[in-house]
Amino acid sequence: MSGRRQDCYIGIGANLGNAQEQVEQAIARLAQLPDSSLLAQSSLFRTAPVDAGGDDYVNAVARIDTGLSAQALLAQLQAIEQDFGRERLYRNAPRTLDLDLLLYGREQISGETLSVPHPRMTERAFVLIPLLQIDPFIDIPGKGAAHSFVPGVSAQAIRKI
Ligand code: A4P
Ligand code: MG
Repeated sequence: MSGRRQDCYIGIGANLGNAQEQVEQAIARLAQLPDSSLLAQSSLFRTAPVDAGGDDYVNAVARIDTGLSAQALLAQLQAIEQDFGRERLYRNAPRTLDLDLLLYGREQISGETLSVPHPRMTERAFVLIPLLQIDPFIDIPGKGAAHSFVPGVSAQAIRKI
């Protein structure tokens, strides 16, 4: 069955190993997702860990167009994480690669394995700043204009690589 195509945003983060290279390779993998195309990618940013320990992160956001369902897309993202040797040691543990589904079109999904929009995205400079670089006027369904949340994260260190 082919559903309607969706415009999606994916948050990418890494803080173990060669984080910058892993983020770049992850974006290349997103470009190869089935029934999908990569529409845009943000710059890479170096960011201080938020609610987490370990080294600084490298973060970016990618925009894709996809015919995959939200669940199928999540499964693809998790398969890519596994290929990068992701180990889930504990919540917010340092990671070789984290791929979060931030936005799936304008859908609001609240399930056991998937919440979209990503519930913590408005509290995080490492998501908001790259997202706004791709689309300065983007709206987060159920929450409001992404730029309106920037003042709330101004204390979080982030710089373009
Ligand atoms: N899940 C539910 N909704 C989603 C979604 N929209 N996208 C479920 C992806 N996954 C979603 O995720 C745990 C479970 O969330 C998955 O099994 C999936 O079914 P995970 O990736 O295994 O674990 P995690 O990464 O430890 O949790 P999560 O929720 O991704 O953590 P956060 O809140 O995203 O925080 N600081 C900086 N500077 N940069 C970062 O990238 N990342 C985190 C992770 C913390 N601090 C950071 C960064
Ligand atoms: Mg995650």
